[in-house]
Amino acid sequence: MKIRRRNIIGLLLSLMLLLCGCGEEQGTTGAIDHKTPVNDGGTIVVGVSQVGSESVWRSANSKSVQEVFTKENGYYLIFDNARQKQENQVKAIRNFISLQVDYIVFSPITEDGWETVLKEAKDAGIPVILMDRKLENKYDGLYTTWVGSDFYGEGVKAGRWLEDYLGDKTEQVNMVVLKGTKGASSMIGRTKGFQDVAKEHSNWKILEEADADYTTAKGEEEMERLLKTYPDIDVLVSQNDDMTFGALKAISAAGKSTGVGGEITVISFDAVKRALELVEKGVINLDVECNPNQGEKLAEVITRLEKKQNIEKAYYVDEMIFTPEKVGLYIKDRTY
Ligand code: GZL
Repeated sequence: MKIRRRNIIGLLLSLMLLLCGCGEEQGTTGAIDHKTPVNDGGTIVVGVSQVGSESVWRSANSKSVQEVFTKENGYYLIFDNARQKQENQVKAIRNFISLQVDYIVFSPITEDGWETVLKEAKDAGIPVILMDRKLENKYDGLYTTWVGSDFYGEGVKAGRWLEDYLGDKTEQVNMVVLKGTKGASSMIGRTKGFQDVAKEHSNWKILEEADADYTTAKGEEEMERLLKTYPDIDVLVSQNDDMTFGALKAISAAGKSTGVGGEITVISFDAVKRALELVEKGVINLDVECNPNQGEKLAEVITRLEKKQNIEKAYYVDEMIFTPEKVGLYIKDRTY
């Protein structure tokens, strides 16, 4: 009788756990976080390499994956948090290959620098599924499918809302942009989408696009610098809520107001609960949703692959925009 790869892995994993005494402990940088150490064979072994835990959004994304790839649902999950370092993701993917997992799921921190390790996964015959962030087109033959958001569309949504908000204003509108992690597809898409709308308006002036790595600390630091450099900022476009939280702190410290009736119009992305509460208060003018709940869709894709059914090269999650007028309906149900 052919021993399914998964049964071998179960033995390997148990042996690994015994040898390294990992047991139930939470992994550290580059280590593999093990979930239930018992693999009764016949389950689907999924290795997940997550970018890190840099934002509220990221934690919600991780939770949606961990809630679906459970033993009860027929999975053995090996979850690794790369602490926002590409080399940790490469290390984790190599671990998954050596364990001969059934599927590798990963959110690539940046769009490039994956040739070698993805070729190794392909040579090992392990399907790679991208979640959240994307890769450059040259990698198309090295992954099976992608589940995530339309980042370019999110940037366009922000621009089109601002168009509507500014109406037929003809005076110059001075804007600054806080950008997410360098090389991240979400940053690239949001930046380009908003720029393409801005190009249509000769009175829109993007004073500076500053790198703030999707974190609150960098958001505050960069906004402090921008406020000192540009005394007349009219609009802040901040590419995730965590950076927005930091920026709002800097703006308040500079004695300026934001939001509805404020000096600085604030556009944010992600739409986590804490930010939606600020939208409801009129402190943030617009929040463009980026849906982190991708676990269900990922499991759906794996089920289709298990049944040898056709799958698309990309699956987009649903998302919307939130303004003070209509956010109230959604806040109470927000789980993150
Ligand atoms: C978007 C995701 C981004 C979020 C940030 O899909 O890649 O990374 O917008 C997170 O909060 O850090």
